Amino acid sequence: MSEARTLDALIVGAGFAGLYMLHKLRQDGFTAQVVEKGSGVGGTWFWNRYPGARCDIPSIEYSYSFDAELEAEWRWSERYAAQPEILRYLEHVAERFDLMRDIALETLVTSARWDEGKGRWLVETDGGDAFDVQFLILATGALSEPKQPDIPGLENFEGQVLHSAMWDDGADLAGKNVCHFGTGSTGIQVVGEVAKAAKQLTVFQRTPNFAVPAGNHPLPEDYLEDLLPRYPELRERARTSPLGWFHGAWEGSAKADDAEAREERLEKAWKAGTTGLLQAYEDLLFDEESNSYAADFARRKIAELVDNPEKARKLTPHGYPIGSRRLCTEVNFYEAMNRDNVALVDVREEPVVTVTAHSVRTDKGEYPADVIILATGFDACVGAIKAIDIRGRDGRSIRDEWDNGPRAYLGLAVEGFPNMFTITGPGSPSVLSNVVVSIEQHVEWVARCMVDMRDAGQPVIEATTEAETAWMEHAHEVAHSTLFPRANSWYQGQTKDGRQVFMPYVGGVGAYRAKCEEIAANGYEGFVLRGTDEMQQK
Ligand code: NA7
Repeated sequence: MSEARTLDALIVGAGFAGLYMLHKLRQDGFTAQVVEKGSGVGGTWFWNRYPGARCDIPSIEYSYSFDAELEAEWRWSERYAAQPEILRYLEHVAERFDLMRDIALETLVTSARWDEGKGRWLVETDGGDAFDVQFLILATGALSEPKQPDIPGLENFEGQVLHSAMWDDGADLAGKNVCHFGTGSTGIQVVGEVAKAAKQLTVFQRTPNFAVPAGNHPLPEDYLEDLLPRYPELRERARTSPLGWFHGAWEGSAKADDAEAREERLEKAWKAGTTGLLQAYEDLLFDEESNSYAADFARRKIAELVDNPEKARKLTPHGYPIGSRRLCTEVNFYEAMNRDNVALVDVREEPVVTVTAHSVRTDKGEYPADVIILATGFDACVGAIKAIDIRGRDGRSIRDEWDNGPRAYLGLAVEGFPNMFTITGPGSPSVLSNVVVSIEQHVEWVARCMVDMRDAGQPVIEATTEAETAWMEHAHEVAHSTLFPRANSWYQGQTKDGRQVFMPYVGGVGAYRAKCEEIAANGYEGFVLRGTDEMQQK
């Protein structure tokens, strides 16, 4: 292990969060280093390079707002940018703000240990580097640690296995028999593209999801001329809105309209893409009856879009409110389902018995496979942080602590882990919002906190148990005033004893921001600010 480099902060991850965090800390006069596992910057947009990978929030909204010149100069080519374009944008940001000189690529943070006497973290990497830092900032992403799926016999397979988040750029699926698992936001994008290349594609679905058409289209050359004067106001609207979008829900309840008016409004919302359907009425995510109108509408759409009635039946979600699982966006998923070379297996009706060397065998048949694709999701919100051996005060391990239930104060700080910030941690609204809007807020709040600590001469901050517990209870209460917890989804974290913890904060980006501001203005209510032991001994 080399001698530890002394810095103010170590930032883990070079995605949207890590890049802006580095830039902001430099602006505020801190020394910082980013450590990134990938061979390039981009985070989610570096790793998720599967065919069809595309953002499902319009790019003019899913982009940084912190720099007016960047905003004025960057041109998006489509309403929903595809992965290569978003990656180019993030690479451009890294270059534009001269970030690369403080980013170590292909380096994995393996451990971090809090030294209570010094009030500092000792962070180590797989390359033998060590960092002695006052702050540890985990910008590791909420959906970045792939989950190993439970598919019997997968280890027998002799063909290529591709995970959506670890795609092999050289993979050639033309003329191949492909078996695909997973029909979440990712799987729905993959299937739409792979269906065109594969000889035969068999999709193994466990839970059908609702999907709305993206309504993607090229942006006209001069779109920015019209947008720029309104950008500041729209960005501000996003910051104070429930979901971090330019537009909030349309007023009124679905129950108040008659069937004809409701159909008309839902149809209009359906055509607006991802940011549409769930915004058609303001009570869709709160009221079961209202929700059922939108869900029935979406079910009728599936019946219209999918020609084969048996496939349509399997693809139709039941048993949970629409929107309580992430609403997916589709470009050509239902179209793919109409192709003769695409088969759909519902693994609840037809369980997988085993994967063999060259096939997937169910209790009803055998499906040939040259390639298996896994779009089977992530260990959401906590996985990437638990992957690091983090020891806080008194040697407490984050893995053990979160095995008893993911918890964090404001989603930003964890009791027992002083001077550690979790960008987009559990209890933050990030994954239920336009995540870039949440990230900017988190980054700015953390930087302001560090500046205030420096000004106050108090180098250590830690959330109190009471504040953290109260926040998680509040988050739980707010979640349970909505329909979100009615579904089994990756929003729910699991404790060792099987208890479910709803992880994202559902109270809205705007309300959350106001709360964070209030806490900072009140001298970081719910945190203890203090000197180090060494300072006290002097
Ligand atoms: P998701 O949304 O967690 O989807 C994973 C999918 O994989 C989901 O349909 C799972 O079914 C399915 N899955 C997992 N294991 C299996 C097995 N063994 N057999 C069949 N199907 C399986 O992850 P995504 O990557 O699609 O999206 C994550 C987020 O990234 C997304 O919401 C956006 O915010 C961006 P299940 O539903 O668990 O029954």
